[in-house]
Amino acid sequence: MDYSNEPPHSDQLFVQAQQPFNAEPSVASLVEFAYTPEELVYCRNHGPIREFAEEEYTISIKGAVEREISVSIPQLKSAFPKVRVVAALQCAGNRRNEMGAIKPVHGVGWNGGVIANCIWGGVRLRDILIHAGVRADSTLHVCFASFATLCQDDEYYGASIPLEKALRLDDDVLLAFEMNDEPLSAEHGGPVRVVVPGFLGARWVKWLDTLIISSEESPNFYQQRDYKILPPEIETKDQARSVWSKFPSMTSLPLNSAIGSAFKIAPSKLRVKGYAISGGCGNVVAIEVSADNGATWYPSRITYQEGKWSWTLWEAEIPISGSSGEVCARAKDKAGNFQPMAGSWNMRGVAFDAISRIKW
Ligand SMILES: Nc1nc2c(c(=O)[nH]1)N[C@H]1C(S)=C(S)[C@@H](COP(=O)(O)O)O[C@H]1N2
Ligand SMILES: [Mo]
Repeated sequence: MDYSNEPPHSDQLFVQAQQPFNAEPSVASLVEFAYTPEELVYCRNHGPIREFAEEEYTISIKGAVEREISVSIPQLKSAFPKVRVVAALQCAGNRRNEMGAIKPVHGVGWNGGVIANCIWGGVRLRDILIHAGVRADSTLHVCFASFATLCQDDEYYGASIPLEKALRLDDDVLLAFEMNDEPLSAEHGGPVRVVVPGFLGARWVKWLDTLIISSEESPNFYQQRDYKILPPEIETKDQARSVWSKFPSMTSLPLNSAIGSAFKIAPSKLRVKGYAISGGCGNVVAIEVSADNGATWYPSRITYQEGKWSWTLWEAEIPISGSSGEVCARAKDKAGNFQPMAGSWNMRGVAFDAISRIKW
């Protein structure tokens, strides 16, 4: 693989690996901002980061469309209305280290920092697909590909989503060229990346160059093999190989939360801050905090929430006794579900959703 580009340097991210560049901020720093500033947006790569000049970049649309077309970035910007959507990007491996404490897992040792709540600016994928003459057929998929670089497990990076989701106006699927009202940087997939609100980050293909409308999901490794929740009895990569095809590709992530900080503001009072996120669409309705391992739960204040796809920031002040201890938090969704007390284990360490805990 060609890693000739210098990996990005960061003071604010903990670098898990330089090549490919994988880095995350602390949860404590994340929860200080409603919109995650670029310096705190995690980087997750399965191959090298490439830089492209916008003028030389095109996206081709192929497969089950009336017209196979190729669109340049200036055309994309001038031909379709621009929209802004606030949405949380989250890696399926968020909180993997906590699952790894149950039993070792395969994957980058992420803490709770592989999440970012950003304003994404771009055009609606549906507008481009309609322009290319796609037919609204619920059996089809939109396959995204980036041939920008080789990846660790495949010749290119690919993912797909159901065409229905791409066409639904309310689902806000974008081809984004801005993040937080700035041009999208190379690290985060510039000139253009996919934004799939409510779906795991693995489907938000960076350096997007090809869209294929197909009767099959993307054949890419990262759609077909990786990013699947395998049953707990599958413990090794060899065992995984024989069952991959039997399990569905992940789409949305579970209801979740993480505590960023917990500190004493009075001898018997603790202030706790964190984020929460709902699985798929819709906001978290409440976050409860406990200092006695779930025997007593206290409500928290929601300090930020926006639209359908943002994360939720929250704060609580709760009574405590003694000089040290542990607090835990659980999010509740609009259907009344809470996060489970314990999370279940899977080989790749994805979708860990147990109540979050922190020592004080
Ligand atoms: N081309 C390409 N797109 C990609 C990836 C990648 O390795 N290559 N990683 C995916 C994964 S697993 C995640 S979680 C997000 C991370 O986006 P970020 O680096 O901007 O945070 O991008 C996704 N898109
Ligand atoms: Mo990811």
